[in-house]
Amino acid sequence: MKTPVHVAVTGAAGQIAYSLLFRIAAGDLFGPHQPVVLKLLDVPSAERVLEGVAMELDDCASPLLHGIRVSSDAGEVFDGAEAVFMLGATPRGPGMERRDLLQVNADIFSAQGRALNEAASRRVKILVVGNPANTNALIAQRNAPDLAPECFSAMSRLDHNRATSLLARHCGCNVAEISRIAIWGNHSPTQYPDLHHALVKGRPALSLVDPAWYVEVFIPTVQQRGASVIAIRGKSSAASAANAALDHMRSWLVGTPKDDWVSMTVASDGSYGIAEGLMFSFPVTIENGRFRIVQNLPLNTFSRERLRLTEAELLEERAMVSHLI
Ligand code: NAX
Repeated sequence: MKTPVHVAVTGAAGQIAYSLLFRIAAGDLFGPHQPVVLKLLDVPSAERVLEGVAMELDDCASPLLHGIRVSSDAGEVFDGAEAVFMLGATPRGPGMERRDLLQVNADIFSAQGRALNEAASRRVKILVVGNPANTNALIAQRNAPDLAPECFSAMSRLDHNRATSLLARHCGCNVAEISRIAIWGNHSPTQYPDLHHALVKGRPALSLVDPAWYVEVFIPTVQQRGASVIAIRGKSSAASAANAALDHMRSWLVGTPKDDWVSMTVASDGSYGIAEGLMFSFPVTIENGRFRIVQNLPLNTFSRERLRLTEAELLEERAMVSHLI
């Protein structure tokens, strides 16, 4: 029997976690032969809910689930963790400004970054989902100086999946026939869903769709998809977010297919002129557990302007939390 992988999940009493944990326990992340230990973190007031989630995980009788720990102590939960899903964040409350939201989450992610620095495995893979995800990931990373910066990432895979699905529906094909979609920038309405390199059945996507549809429908639909789900479902995306989190981690573990890439928020190395260190969504290829930002994609004026816009927003967010990084 293989040694279990320790997976830590923060915000484990929340709705994304409720769609994520059972799939990890069922083998959807590491496959049907790899046991896991699930370590669940939430705030002390959510302790009873966490206990209930643990009871339900027990009741699945999954042969892959070799242990469950629940705690409100980050150090305990991150101890030896090899994969970490950071879902826990404070939502925007009534009357809360964006600056206040950034601040309150900055405090959470700096403390949890320090706890990861102390306790996590040195080869840990960390995915930040809790919003504002890019800047939260930056703060956690900067507070974990003993971990390689490449241990940290944030999620733009849901945006990538939304874009893929929308293009496939529009072109009347299967999502498996779409490749090279790119999401650039922030996980916010300034993100840039880019079809200039995308292929549909091997043909350039932009030769198959009306340019007006691309600019006036496709881009805003992807940018606003989260808000549309809230407006219609009454709650933010949860199952699709959990699914994207699994897709993100699985790609990181097993790699990307030849001739394709995925969108992933990682520290900028200056590629495409994006400020170094900023956590920015790029198209990346992955091999042997290491991601590389796809290089030398031609960007026209339209694309360059979109990249600047979303970079400016991230620079502004970074400036608001500069005392913590
Ligand atoms: P919920 O409000 O259902 O759950 C969040 C959980 O985090 C709660 O149980 C809360 O008690 C816990 N929490 C708060 N502070 C914590 C702390 N300091 N330590 C540990 N746990 C803490 O939200 P849910 O719908 O599960 O969404 C989680 C986060 O994902 C939110 O920030 C949300 O905005 C974000 N999203 C990010 C997406 C992305 O693509 N990056 C898409 C989906 C989602 O909107």
